[in-house]
Amino acid sequence: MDSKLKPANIKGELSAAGLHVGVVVSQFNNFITDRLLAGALDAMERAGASESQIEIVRVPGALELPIAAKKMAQTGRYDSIICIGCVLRGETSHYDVVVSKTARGVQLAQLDTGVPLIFCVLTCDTLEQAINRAGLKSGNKGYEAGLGAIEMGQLMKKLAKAAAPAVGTAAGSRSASAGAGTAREVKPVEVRRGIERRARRR
Ligand code: INI
Repeated sequence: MDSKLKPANIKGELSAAGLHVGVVVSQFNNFITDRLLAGALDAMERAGASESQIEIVRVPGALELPIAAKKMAQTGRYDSIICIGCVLRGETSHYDVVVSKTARGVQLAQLDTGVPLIFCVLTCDTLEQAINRAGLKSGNKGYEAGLGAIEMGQLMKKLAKAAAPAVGTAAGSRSASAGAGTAREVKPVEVRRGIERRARRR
């Protein structure tokens, strides 16, 4: 049976309005990564972004994506960051190491900084597969990443607003009475002194 509940849905709009997006691009396999970048820029342009809202940083290879993305995220300048790379099994004896370190590094950086890092690293067996995913048969994964960056950037803004207590709510009035929007932290020693004062009054 279908539920009658209609809970609120929170989703980021596909509009670049008010967003600042970073893109970090690996130069290794740049024949592919340049196409992924073009796809990402196309998506953001269609979402209404202008050049001034986008910054591109280049790194040598996929393994350098996480540190550059983390450094960019820590500046606080970006609502989301796209990480673009391409690792080919045929060309790389240490393929699994490069792929797993890159994916893990990007994920850790995203969770450490709280800035959405869109993972746009192709991991393919052959160059042909990569070509297909960078603009031919299977579409362009960079385009998907561009849309992902816009949607996540807007979603983060909404969630940040949702987390701030609204005026008129119980949480809002509690924090308002505590001062500048955040509840004052009560230290254990203050609690103890309060108990002692009350005990003396009795
Ligand atoms: N970097 C890639 O982005 N893709 C690859 O396929 C690749 N291969 O084949 O090794 C690759 N290696 C370079 C690596 O990412 C670092 O840049 C390098 O090891 C220096 O730290």
